[in-house]
Amino acid sequence: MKILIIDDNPHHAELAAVKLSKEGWDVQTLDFIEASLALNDFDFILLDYSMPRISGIELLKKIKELEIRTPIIFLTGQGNEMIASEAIKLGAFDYVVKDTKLIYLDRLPNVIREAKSKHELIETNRFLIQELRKANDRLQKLTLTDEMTSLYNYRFLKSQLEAEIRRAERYQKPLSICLIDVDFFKSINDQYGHPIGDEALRRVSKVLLESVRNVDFVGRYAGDEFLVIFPNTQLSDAIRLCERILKSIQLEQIQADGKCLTISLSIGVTDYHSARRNSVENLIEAADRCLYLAKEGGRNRVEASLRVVGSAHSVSPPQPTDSAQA
Ligand code: GH3
Ligand code: MG
Repeated sequence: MKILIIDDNPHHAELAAVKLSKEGWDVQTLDFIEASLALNDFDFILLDYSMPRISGIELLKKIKELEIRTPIIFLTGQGNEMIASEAIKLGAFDYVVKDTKLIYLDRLPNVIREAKSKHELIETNRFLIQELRKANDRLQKLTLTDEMTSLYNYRFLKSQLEAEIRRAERYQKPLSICLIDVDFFKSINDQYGHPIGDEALRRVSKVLLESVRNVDFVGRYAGDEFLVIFPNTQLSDAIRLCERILKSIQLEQIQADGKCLTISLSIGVTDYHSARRNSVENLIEAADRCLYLAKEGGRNRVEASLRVVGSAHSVSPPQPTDSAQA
């Protein structure tokens, strides 16, 4: 164990050093802190209160400002308990009252041993609390996100949408949402296998995240269905954004069996005012009706509440092209 004694009285410092060295500890004495001294390298610092150039309290403040983690045991004279309590408030780990007959020296090794066990316990607790926080964060992430795509999951989307509906209502702000479904996704799975299907879902997630603003919420609603919440967004703006998503997804090329596969999406968009009902279920139902129309209308298109938008070209199940031609 490495101990630093800071005491302007060389006699006292030396006596304490001799006492503690007998315990097999590595002890260094100083009458002032040298700026270059690596205080964190010590396991304990014994700091004397009464020093002529700077009081122990001032020195303690300076050490704490430097964010030194080494525990400090404050040495005060008899009758200076008020100062000792101030030192504890300022972050000293413990204090020892020096008596004129220097009997405290006999107690010092035990005081340090006890302080060491206490300090180790505190450090272990600190470490455990940090680990617990990290585990909680991971757990929270797991309960709010979809493992495969890392997007928000249904549970999060539902509670966020509830909150956004309340906000839209209260502040009279627009609110739009869209439901997105991959076209002929079953045949991607059937023809190329689930891993390629999974890759397709991750590509959709990537495109969605790249296309929306960071105030929007993108989540995996179910299987190959995604939900995006656009807070404070008019239906017309949400439609434009969805059309951009349709274009972007077509640029994604997925390698499968030496072929290059592209995918398309159908999107149903609605907004809080079109749904005219203030519930999550009604809003999602309205978006789902639009999504159904998009599928019925030939897929690869956007359909919105109250009007039909988007290019009206039909698509057939994904046809791969040779990678070489892509
Ligand atoms: P449509 O154009 O009408 O949407 O046809 P579709 O083939 O895409 O039909 P649907 O949307 O009903 O297909 C969903 C499929 O998604 C069914 C299910 O096997 C598959 N699926 C659901 N979750 C996953 C997943 O995590 N990974 C993979 N690879 N497939 C999934
Ligand atoms: Mg689908």
